[in-house]
Amino acid sequence: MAKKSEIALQFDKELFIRSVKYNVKTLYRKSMDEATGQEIFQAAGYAIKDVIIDNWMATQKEYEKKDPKMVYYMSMEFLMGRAMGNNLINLQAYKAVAECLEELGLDINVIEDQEPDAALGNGGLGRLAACFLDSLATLGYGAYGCGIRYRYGMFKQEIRDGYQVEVPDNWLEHGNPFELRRPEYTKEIKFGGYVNVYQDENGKNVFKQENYQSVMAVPFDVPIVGYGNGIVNTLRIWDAEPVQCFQLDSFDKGDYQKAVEQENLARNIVEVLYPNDNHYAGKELRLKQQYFFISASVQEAVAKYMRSHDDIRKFADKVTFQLNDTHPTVAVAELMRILMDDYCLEWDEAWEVTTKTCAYTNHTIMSEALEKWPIELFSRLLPRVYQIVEEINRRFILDIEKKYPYETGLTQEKIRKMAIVYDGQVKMAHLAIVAGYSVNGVARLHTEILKNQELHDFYEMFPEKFNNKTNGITQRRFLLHANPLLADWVTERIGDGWITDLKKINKIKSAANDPKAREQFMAIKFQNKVRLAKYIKEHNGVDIDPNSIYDVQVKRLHEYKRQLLNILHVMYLYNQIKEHPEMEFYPRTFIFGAKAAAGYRNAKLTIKLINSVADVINNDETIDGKIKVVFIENYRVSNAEIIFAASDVSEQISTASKEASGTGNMKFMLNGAITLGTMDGANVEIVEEVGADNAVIFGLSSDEVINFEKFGGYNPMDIFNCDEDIRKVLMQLVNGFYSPDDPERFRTLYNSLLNTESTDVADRYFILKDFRSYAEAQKKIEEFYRDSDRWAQAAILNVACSGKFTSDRTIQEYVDEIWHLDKVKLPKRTS
Ligand code: 26W
Repeated sequence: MAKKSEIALQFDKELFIRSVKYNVKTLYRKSMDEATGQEIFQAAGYAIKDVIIDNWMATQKEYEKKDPKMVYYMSMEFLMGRAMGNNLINLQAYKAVAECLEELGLDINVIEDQEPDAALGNGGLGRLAACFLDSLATLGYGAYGCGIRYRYGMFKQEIRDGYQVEVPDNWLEHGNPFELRRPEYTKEIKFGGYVNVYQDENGKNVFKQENYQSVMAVPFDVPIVGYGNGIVNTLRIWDAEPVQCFQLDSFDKGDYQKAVEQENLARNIVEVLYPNDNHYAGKELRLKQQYFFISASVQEAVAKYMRSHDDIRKFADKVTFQLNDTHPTVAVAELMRILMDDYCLEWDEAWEVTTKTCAYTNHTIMSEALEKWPIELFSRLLPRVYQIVEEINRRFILDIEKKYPYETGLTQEKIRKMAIVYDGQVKMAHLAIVAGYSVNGVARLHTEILKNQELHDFYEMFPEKFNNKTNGITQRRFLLHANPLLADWVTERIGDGWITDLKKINKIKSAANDPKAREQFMAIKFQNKVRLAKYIKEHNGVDIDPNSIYDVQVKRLHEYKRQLLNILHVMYLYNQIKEHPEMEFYPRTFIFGAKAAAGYRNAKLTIKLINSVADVINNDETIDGKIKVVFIENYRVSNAEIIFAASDVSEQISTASKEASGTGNMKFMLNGAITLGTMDGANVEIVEEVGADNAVIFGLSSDEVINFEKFGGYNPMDIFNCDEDIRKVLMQLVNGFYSPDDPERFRTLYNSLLNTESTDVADRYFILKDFRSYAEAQKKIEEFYRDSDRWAQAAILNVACSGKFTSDRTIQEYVDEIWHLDKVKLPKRTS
């Protein structure tokens, strides 16, 4: 890796300042003092891209020369957040640029705040993809991120009268200085029509899609800067354009109609990110989006390979496709199609290449997330691809029959459970598993559940494909950029090796037993809490006390994540304080941040409940500010960075077995928050690393949950009847305590917990079952925090033990065990 000084040499402060001024002039015809903050951000963005471009070109040249094996990370979502600060961090030019801007009378934080988040993702899966790109570039691996350039990303959340309102996120409004349009790589994508079979001169069948509609896919490239190594990889996101300009003079009626339709297709296809997280909605446009970016990406991957190789049969020696959940799984059939129809490979040859190229990551066991496309839709939209899927299915069923011959009596059941096309549906997970050479879960527990429960039949058939890759996060964004005070403190004590090798952060362990270090650590935490208090005052108008315990749950809103458990517990605590005003109580601030899918009723109602509880409690002067509740509007990557740095308690309270991994849990840990969680997802490994004494664990185990589920749940009425405190809280949901204007408002939440008439299973997520255990755990947290030395020690140990959870480790495991990429090192540049 290049030394800090070499990179610093490459960054010329004077040139940068000149470049910013020049950009302001040529982009806006303005002088610096006339330019708005947004204009200066744009000007600085272009100046930074100038610095990146040379490295980008050098990297791509080196890839051409060395011809390393590359990964194409195929993902519907890349939740990048802001680019400017991150690029500067990775260029090791952050401080230099801050100084340049200061010379210009500008504050880098203010300029950074001008940048909209690139929110091309919902939550964990999209952010994981972004962290992976950072790690791939930093480790020196050739990689492309392949995705969609949505015109509107994740909606902006406004809270009006306590309710979530979705506002379109027009992130490209002012232009994006960090992207590059690459029309020379445009691809045609075909939808609909029918397949005609012809025979060529050798009597071989030739399949031709005819009478289709098409859209042009035009890529935009976004640079992904590696940390301090000069490597710049590419995130390639596809935009849609109509095939040819709409011709009004077309007097053939059929053409006219088709032209209008094609124009509309191009306009619609990349319009908006589906804001569903863990919920499959079966929308036609979503399947179009999937095929659109996959066909374009696979076509380009093959074309690129063929530009410098001659044998497509060896494609997998140089290329691997990682499918980020099932969303990109149509890649399997698209690759088969290209190999057979465009490169004339036989089925077996094409299958050999495809099954050596594609690998699949599963990110959820929630059954409602499984993608199953109706055959009618799938075959109408993708007639040729569907033929191939059918053939894959036909051959797979033969394999099932071979493995489970009819005399075993198992054949029919196995076919029913495992077929790719069954019951009028195309099951994308089955396709990904059958055609992939690797199937991985995202935390140890999750992978075990896949092997033993959800995908057990497949595990029995293909045990060698299954493996675990516990998720990770990039410390460069989530510590170095997000928490400069703590980052500097760590670096002062142990050097800066942790930035590219997070295991090294273990060396600050000794600080846990050093009273002075503990004091410094807590002072930093306090400053970060003040920073967050300021943000909350500005954005929510609520005063919070940085001396209180910041207890934080930020993540997508979902019933399985149990924000409802958290807020019910707040209601319970409030009742306790009201009933026993003399009770000792350490002041607490409960902070929530979450977007709910637009059509998810219970999730949206939970947001309203949190805000209603906040209204009552925050305005009750009799409790002396002992509890404050804050719902942070529009939780996203950029404000997450401020939130993690300021947190004391990390709420990771999903129903055991439901959260595949979680990655927020790791970001909190890295910033010295203590996990209050269930034994779910990666929490299990977090506790293993930091030790059970430095986390607070509660609730049913995943085995217990799975067991209850086998027998149709449990009876929450028993708890309701026997536990007075819980009953009181539940009654407050329906007696108007938090909704005097409409006592029935929260009835559906009440019913979801108790009423088997209105839901199939009462308390499906074991909220009441885990309530007491959670309340006990919260009590432990309070006692723990009172012992401030012990708390500081535990917080520091969390930072020290977070080494495993870097995405650098995760990526190295993918490389070693799945992708087998070649590392690339750039030669020293002289200019
Ligand atoms: C088809 C609709 C849909 C949309 C998104 C289904 C499923 C998803 C994602 C798989 C949801 C998701 O983001 N899953 C999260 O992935 C993270 C990264 O691996 C994990 O840390 C989280 O536990 C998991 O919920």
